[in-house]
Amino acid sequence: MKIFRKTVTYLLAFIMAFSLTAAIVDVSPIGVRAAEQTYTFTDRSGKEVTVPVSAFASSVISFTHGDPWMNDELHMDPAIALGIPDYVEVGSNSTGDLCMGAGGILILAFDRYITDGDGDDVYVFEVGGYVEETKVEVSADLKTWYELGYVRGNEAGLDLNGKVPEGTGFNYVRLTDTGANPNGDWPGADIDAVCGINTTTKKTTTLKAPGKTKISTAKASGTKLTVKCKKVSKNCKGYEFQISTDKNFTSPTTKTSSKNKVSFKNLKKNTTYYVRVRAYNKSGSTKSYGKWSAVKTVTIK
Ligand SMILES: [Ca+2]
Ligand SMILES: [Ca+2]
Repeated sequence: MKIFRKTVTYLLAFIMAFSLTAAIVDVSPIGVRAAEQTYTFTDRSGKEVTVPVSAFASSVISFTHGDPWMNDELHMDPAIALGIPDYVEVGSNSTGDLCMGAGGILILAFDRYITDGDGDDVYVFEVGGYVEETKVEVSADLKTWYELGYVRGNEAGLDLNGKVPEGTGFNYVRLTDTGANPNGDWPGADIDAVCGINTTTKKTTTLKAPGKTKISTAKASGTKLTVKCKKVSKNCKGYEFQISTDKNFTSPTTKTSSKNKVSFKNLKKNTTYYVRVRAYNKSGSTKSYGKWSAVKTVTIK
């Protein structure tokens, strides 16, 4: 349903202003590598956003139109929702927007991975002065879906923060019309385009590193050395402890533990050991380390 088709002048003015500001395509200056084309738009809260053109949906995984739908062939092909926004008003109709139908479901694939960056991370270009309620979810495998929330009213951007596992990138977006607006000539949401605002070309994104820890105790008992460090509460999956007879830790003995305490056994007598520890974060096989603690020395007698 496109509200603007009713002859409400102020809504029309708003839509025209929106579609004008949303149509600036420019080419970034040529750098050492081939420059990537970017697309700049003003979001519905008035903020200017620039994304790579490749941050827009690149292919359709599936589309199930809602019921009721319509039979206007200008709005039936789900590929209409791919690429940069291209919505154009044509008389009392338009081109460039897909009609979802009440309860329609659209799954789109992206060449880039959508990640949690500053502010909103996904943006849905729905046409019309009133954004109809559409549920937005992301997935990395088309099996597990994470709900980001709903686009409605002036809220067309959605934030991954707190809704997905940290450090994960997503290359699929699923839009589901809630069926809240089943009436009119074009029932349900009208989707022009979808893009990631914060994206990366790599599947594994940067894991947040934990903070610096410090050695709370480093005690020798015979030839055994027990080291305990201060716990790090955020972004921490474990600790890496190192001891070395060389202050530069050139060939250290390393122990890793999910706990903040380890023991090194059978150490050399009459020797001074340097001790340090750092916290780490982990996702899959990727690790991200915090800074090394200050070094302590312990002499085995
Ligand atoms: Ca975010
Ligand atoms: Ca379009």
